[in-house]
Amino acid sequence: MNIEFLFVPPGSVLQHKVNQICVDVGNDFGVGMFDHHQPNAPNQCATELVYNHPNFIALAIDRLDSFTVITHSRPDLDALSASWLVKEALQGKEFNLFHKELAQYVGNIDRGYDVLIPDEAFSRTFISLYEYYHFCLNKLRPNSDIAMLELWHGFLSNLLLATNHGVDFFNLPKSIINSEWCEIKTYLTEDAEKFVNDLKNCGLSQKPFPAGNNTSIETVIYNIERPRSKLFKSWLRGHHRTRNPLDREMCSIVWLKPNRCIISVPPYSQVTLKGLGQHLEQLELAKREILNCQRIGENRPGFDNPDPWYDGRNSMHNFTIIDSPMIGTVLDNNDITQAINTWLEYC
Ligand SMILES: [Mn+2]
Repeated sequence: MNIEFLFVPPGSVLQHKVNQICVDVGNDFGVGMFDHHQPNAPNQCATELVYNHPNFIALAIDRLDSFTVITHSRPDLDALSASWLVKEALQGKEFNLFHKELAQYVGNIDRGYDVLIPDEAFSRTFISLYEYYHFCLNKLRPNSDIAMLELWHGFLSNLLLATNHGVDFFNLPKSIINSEWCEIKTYLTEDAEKFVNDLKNCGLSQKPFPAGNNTSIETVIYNIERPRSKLFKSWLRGHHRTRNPLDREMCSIVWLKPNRCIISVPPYSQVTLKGLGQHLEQLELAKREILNCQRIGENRPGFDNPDPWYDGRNSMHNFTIIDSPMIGTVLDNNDITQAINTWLEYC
């Protein structure tokens, strides 16, 4: 059997074709289509969609020798794991507990339930699939999409063989990653050290954030430009959880590049960013009009602009994450701070 893997830019809109399966991209969910980024998508990651709907694979194929699986370039944990599940199904394997736990694990990571405790990294004797993914990504830099995919698929197949059924993806068996164990430990320890330095460069403030029903909760805002630790968000959430009273929530403003900004609150927190994304989009529009550099092209499905701020409307995100336009924002850190103040006054 021949399975060809193709990579297209994230967000690509694709049409269903016979003998072709799209995962984590394509803008549709149904026969042969397993994306969850479109408006009204189910509240599941692509890996969960594949696990829960193998019939949408069966219905998409009409021969037994040659298939195309399409996912997005620079594939993430979800894209890699979902495409592996598709490969398993195309090879005629029935999903078992391993596939089920993999789907649940990736779903939890996609929803943002990834918390690392920095102090534990130095003495850690465990590793999760998420950390292993970042380790591989780091190792393959400059990475090629197909090399990452082959590495990941091989790893999951070996893990399935080694464990046969259930495996705790938050605590992988050392035996499976033995040859790389020391390297991974070093990688994590160094990343935790980078995080400790990142934390020194973090701007801190505190505001009451909306928590529904006209209530608000004191929220620590962490603001950082270009953190050096790869697992910054997960370290930060672990740091906040261990250093603050349980009822004090957190929000992070992370500038990955000078014009790329992600604002998020953990999915398990009670506060919401609802309305902030739309407010930022209005400010983006206004500032771009003054600068005369409008975003052009067809509107992103479900939005009023070709390349808008993403406001977290997807039911999986439920307004816990806001992301700048793909080409970057013209707003700066001061604009964002002011926007948050204005949004807090009126929400
Ligand atoms: Mn995904």
